[in-house]
Amino acid sequence: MTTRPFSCQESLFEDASLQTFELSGAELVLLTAVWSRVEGDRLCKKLIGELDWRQDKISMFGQSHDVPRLNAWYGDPGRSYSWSGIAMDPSPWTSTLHEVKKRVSELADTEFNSVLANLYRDGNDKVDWHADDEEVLGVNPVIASVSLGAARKFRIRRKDRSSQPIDISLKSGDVLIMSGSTQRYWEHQVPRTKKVTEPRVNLTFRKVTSSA
Ligand SMILES: O=C(O)CCC(=O)C(=O)O
Repeated sequence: MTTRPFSCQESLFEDASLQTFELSGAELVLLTAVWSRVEGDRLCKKLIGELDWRQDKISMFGQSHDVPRLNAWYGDPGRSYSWSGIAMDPSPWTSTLHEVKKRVSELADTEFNSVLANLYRDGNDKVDWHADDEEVLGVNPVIASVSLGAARKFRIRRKDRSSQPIDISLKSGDVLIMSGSTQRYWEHQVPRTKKVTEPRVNLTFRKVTSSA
């Protein structure tokens, strides 16, 4: 990758390493071990106990199904969010989430105002192909995704399928920053796997520009 959509402040993380991906139409930076594995696992447990997790349902072919993971939405007042017909009003920031947001906002040099939390209870939970391209996120959104707990495969592919999907292993304490036109041209998923039996918490920090 030759250009940077944000000024990632490398001095803010000493033990972490930075990896960029050369993808046409996508801007992807992986910061590994922003939190140590131990800290990441501790945060994972804390957030599982602390957040107001909900089981959403999605309607497909006239039938209602449980979304295959639990979710929670936290943010500044009024920053509501909707996806696939599911509307979420923000709960106020907890001190733990606020701390994580502060660190991630500094790294990505972006003032995030909300976070979608995903709880993958084990490898059976997943998120299907999608892009974070809702109108309320604005054009070319910067999204910072924090992984805590079990390592999971994050798969990304071009929407027009002009190249092979790419797999990135996201481990506890890693931060993946997506920006530029990533959400316009690419989509991502976290596939189901029998190999993972432990939970994973993912926090995707976003900047909602207007209410849904
Ligand atoms: O769990 C992840 O790493 C990805 C989550 C995700 O795609 C989303 O929240 O939109």
